[in-house]
Amino acid sequence: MQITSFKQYEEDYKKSVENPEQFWGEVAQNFQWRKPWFKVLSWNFNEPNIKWFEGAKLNITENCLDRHLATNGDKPAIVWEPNNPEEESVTYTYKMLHERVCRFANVLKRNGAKKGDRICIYMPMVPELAIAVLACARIGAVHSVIFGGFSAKSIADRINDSQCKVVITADGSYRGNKQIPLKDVIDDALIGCPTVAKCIVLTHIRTPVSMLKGRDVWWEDEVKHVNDICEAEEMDAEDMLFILYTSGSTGKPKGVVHTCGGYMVYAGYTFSNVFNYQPGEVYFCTADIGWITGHSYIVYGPLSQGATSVLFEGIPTYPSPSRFWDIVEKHKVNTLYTAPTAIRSLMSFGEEPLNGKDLSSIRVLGSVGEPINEEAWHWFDEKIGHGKAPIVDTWWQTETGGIMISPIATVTPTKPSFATLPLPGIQPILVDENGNEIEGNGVMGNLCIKFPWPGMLRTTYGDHERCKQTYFSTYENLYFTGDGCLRDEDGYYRITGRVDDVLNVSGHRIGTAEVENAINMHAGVVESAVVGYPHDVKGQGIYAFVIYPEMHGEAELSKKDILQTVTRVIGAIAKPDKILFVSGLPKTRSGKIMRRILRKIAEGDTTNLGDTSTLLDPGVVEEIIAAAKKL
Ligand code: 7RM
Repeated sequence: MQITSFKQYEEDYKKSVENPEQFWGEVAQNFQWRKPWFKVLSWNFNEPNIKWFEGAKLNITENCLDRHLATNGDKPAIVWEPNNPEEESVTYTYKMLHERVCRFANVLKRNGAKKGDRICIYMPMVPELAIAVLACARIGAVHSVIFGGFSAKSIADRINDSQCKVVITADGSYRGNKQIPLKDVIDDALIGCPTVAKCIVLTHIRTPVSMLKGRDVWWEDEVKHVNDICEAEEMDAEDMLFILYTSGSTGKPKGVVHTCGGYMVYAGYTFSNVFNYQPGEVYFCTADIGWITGHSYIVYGPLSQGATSVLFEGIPTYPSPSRFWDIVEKHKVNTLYTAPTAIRSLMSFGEEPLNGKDLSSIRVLGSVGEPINEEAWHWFDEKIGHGKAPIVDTWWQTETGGIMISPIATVTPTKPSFATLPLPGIQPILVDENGNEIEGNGVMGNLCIKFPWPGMLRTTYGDHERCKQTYFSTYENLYFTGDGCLRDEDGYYRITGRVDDVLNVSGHRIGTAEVENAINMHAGVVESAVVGYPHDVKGQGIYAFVIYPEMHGEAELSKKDILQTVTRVIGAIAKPDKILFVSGLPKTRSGKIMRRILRKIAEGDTTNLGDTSTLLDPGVVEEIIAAAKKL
C-alpha cells in the first residue's frame, strides 16, 4: 500500500476521487478485521452523519499489537527516552507491550471499567501512558487524554463533559528541571467530579501523594492482582475510540470524537505513506500524547504498521539544546517528526549544540502544528537533514484524525513553507466569504474539504449540534477547517493560519475567548480582549488588553496575579506574553470588539488601522496605541 513514485501518487489520487469506496476498501484490506464491512461509506455533511466500514468488527489493539506477534514479537515497539539522560532508556518489544497492555486492561476491568465507559488519562510521557491508552482500546473503553500542562479546572471541565468513570494518572512528571505534581492537580480536579469512582496512580517521580481510600489505587499494586491474558473486545467500526478536547472560537473546548475503524485505517495509511516508513527503521515523533499528533503518530499510526516509535519524556532544551540530536544519535533515528516552534527554539542556540553529533541516520524529516517559516525550513533541511532528507510539512487537525495535506516522503517534490498536495482521498477546496469555490491556481481562500475521509471526526461529544455548527454550517456541504490557505501556480497548498479566533501558540491551539474568560475571572478585571501577534519562537504570542479600573499598587503585581489566574483556570500554556492595561476597548455601536484593530496594535503596525468611524468611541484607539508603545 506504499506509494513509491509521483506517478503512482497521481494515479492513486485520481482513483481515490473517482472511486473513493473502492480506494479505501482496498486500503482497509491491509488491516485485520474480525468481520468485514457491508458498506465502505455512507455520508452526508448536513446532519452530519458519516459512517466508514459499516458493519465491520475489529479491535484496534489487535492491529497494533497481536498481529505483529508471530513475525515481529521481538521487534522494539516503543523505545522510551527519559527526561534525565543519565537514566536508562527502556525498550518494549511488541511481545512485551502486548503483555503489559493486556495486564493493564485487566486492571481497568477490575476497577469497574467496561466497554463504552469514558476514562480520563493525565500522565507524563512514559510507556505506561501508551499502555493506558491501548488498554482502554483493548476493552472498548473510550479514552480522553488530557495534556499534562492543563489545570485542575480544565481537567474537571473535561471529565464532567464526558462523565469519566476512571482516571489514570501518576504521582508527578518531570519537565526539564521542573517537577509537576500531577496527582495533586487531579485531587483538586476530582473535588468537582462526581462521576469518577476510581483513580489509578502510577509511581514515577516518587513524590508523596495523598491516596483517597476507596477511590485511589496504585498501578503497581493493581497489576499484581491480575494476569496478562485479555481478549480484545469486539468493536463496531463506528464505535467510539477516543475523545480529545480541543479549543475553538468559543470559551468551551469541544470533545472531538474519533471512531475505531476509520481512524485506524487513516492513521495507519498516512503514517506508512507520508513518512515512507521502512521495516526496521526508528521513528521519533517529539509531540506529547496529550495532543492529536501523539495519538496518531506516536501510538496508533506507527504501532499499526509494526514500527519502532521513540517516546521522549523531556523537552528539547534539557539538559541542553543538544538533547534531540543526542537522542537521534543514540537511537539511530531515521525519521524525526517535530514542530516549527521546537526548530526555531533550537535554531536560536546556533550550531554549537550540533557539533560532533552524528545525524547520519536521518532519512526523513517532518513538521507539524503550525506554518513553518522559510528560515526554519532551510535550517532543518541543511543542518539536520544535511540537504538529503525530504521534509514533510504535514497539515492536519485534531478533527481530521490524521495528515491531510503533505508531501509523501521521497515522492512529492517539496517547496519551503508549503504543505504541498492533498493525500489520496482528500479533496480540498478554497472558498470565498460567500462560500463560492475559488477555482484555478495562484489563489487564496478559506480551506474546506468537500468529501469525507476515514479519519474525520464524527461528532463533538454530547453535543452533535455544535459539531454541525462549527464545521458543517459555515459553508453548505463542506467541512470548514478554520484555516486560510494559498494555492500557488503549481497547485501547491500553503496554509497561512487560522481565520477564526483561535491562536496557535507553539503549535498548541488556544481559543481567545477561553483566555479572555480566564482573565475575566480575576476579581479586578472588568473586561479583556485577547489577540495573537507574531512571536519569533512560539509562532504566535498572546497579547491581552485588559480593563482593570481600580488598580491599587503596582501594575506589575496585578499582571502577575492575572498570569496566575490564567494558569489556574486553563494552564500555563495559555499565559499571555503581554498584558496591556487600558481604560476601554474599541467596540462597534453594537458592542462587538474590533479585534482587527487590536491585532494591528499588537503587531506594532498602526499605520493603517482601516475604518474606525464605526467605533463607539474612536478616541480609545489613540489611547491604546500610546500605551502599547510604552509596553
Ligand atoms: C496536528 C495539529 C490544528 C491547526 C490547523 C492549523 C495548524 C497544523 C500545520 C498547521 C500550517 C501545518 N492539530 N497547523 N499543521 N498550519 N502548516 N503543517 O496541529 O488541532 O492541534 O491544530 O494547526 O491552523 O488548523 S491541532
